[in-house]
Amino acid sequence: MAMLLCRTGLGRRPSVLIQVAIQRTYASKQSEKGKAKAFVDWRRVRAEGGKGGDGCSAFIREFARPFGGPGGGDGGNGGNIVIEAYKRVKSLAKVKSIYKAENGSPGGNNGCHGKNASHTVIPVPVGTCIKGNGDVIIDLEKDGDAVVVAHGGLGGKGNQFFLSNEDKSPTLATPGEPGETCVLDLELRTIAHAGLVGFPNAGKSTLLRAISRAQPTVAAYPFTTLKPHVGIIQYEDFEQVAVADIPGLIRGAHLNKGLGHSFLRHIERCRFLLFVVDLSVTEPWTQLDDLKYELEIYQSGLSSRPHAVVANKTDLPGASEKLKLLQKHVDMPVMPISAKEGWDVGRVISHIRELYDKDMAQAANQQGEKQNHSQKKTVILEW
Ligand SMILES: Nc1nc2c(ncn2[C@@H]2O[C@H](COP(=O)(O)OP(=O)(O)O)[C@@H](O)[C@H]2O)c(=O)[nH]1
Ligand SMILES: [Mg+2]
Repeated sequence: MAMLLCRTGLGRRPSVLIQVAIQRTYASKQSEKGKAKAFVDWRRVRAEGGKGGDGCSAFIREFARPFGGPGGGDGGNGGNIVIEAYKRVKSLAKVKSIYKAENGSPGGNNGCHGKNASHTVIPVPVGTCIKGNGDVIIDLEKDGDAVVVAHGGLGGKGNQFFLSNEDKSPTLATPGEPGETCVLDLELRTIAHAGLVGFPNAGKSTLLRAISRAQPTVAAYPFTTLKPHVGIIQYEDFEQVAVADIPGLIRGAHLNKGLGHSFLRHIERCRFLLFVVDLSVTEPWTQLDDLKYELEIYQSGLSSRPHAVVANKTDLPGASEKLKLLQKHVDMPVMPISAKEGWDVGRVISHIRELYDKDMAQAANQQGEKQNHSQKKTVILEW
């Protein structure tokens, strides 16, 4: 900016043109800020424990102590890498790809030991599954569960350590050990309570925009949304329910067509599903059958997860006749909505709450005993 002012020679006050430029930059920054951020549910992390500090080789030389003996202190231990589950963390978006813990400080003369390095903690959401070489190592199920994934190296010994009757002036000091290194996959067990499942263009992203503050891209061509987006519905009693827009499901997805298995994997990680059917196609009920078929082939039992059916685009001409036919073909209630116009979207919100309450009650029954004896677990891995 300063360069621009100098070149135009306008002194302190920017001209109208420059002011417009300033406003444009500001506007573009704002729109950048408002851009939708995709939900991150998988990360590969390389964790390196800190190196131990080197031991010191030194001799004490003080007033009236000309031969004070060995005085090299030990090095401090390197820091560990710890993965800890926090309730407040919602996704793996802030997890970096490489973590390197601090190194221990080296020992000093006059018997000074080096400082132990502090540990590096990677905060992850509750329900994160840690895998190494494809095998599950541990599930962090509760708030505060932690696991040490890479130990820091031990500090080296100073020459003071080697003092013995046989050797009164040892010069040997050992270097600090290197820390452990590992590559881990972090994966979220559950990405959302409710998953919006439907073929491309059914209106999933539009519906998610209508019921939450999430901003997935909406357009009239398939594969507009390439990553799952999660929106939160906040109810009057402050209960929050997460809803995921899961894109990329097409006929043949179980054969890894389209965006394939990686997207079916997302569906697997929702507690209950909302099938979004497009009323603008000729036979909307075939969509529902195909969706269920794809899910069932991918993983048996997935299609029978608690679910509801939403018929979208009721604002289009001829939608009411198709809706009647759809209701005849489907043996469960269908919620007709227009996500674009916001018609009957409130019904979807209350139905999601019903499904959520049922799911919570069921989960509490199943895990009642387990939760009574729940304790924070801290695990140290052996590599
Ligand atoms: N007429 C109408 N169009 C809709 C409705 N919902 C979505 N659309 C349109 O359908 C197209 C695909 O929507 P989108 O939300 O991107 O579908 P997605 O691929 O399932 O996420 C967009 O052009 C939307 O404007 C609706 O209720 N009525
Ligand atoms: Mg979409």
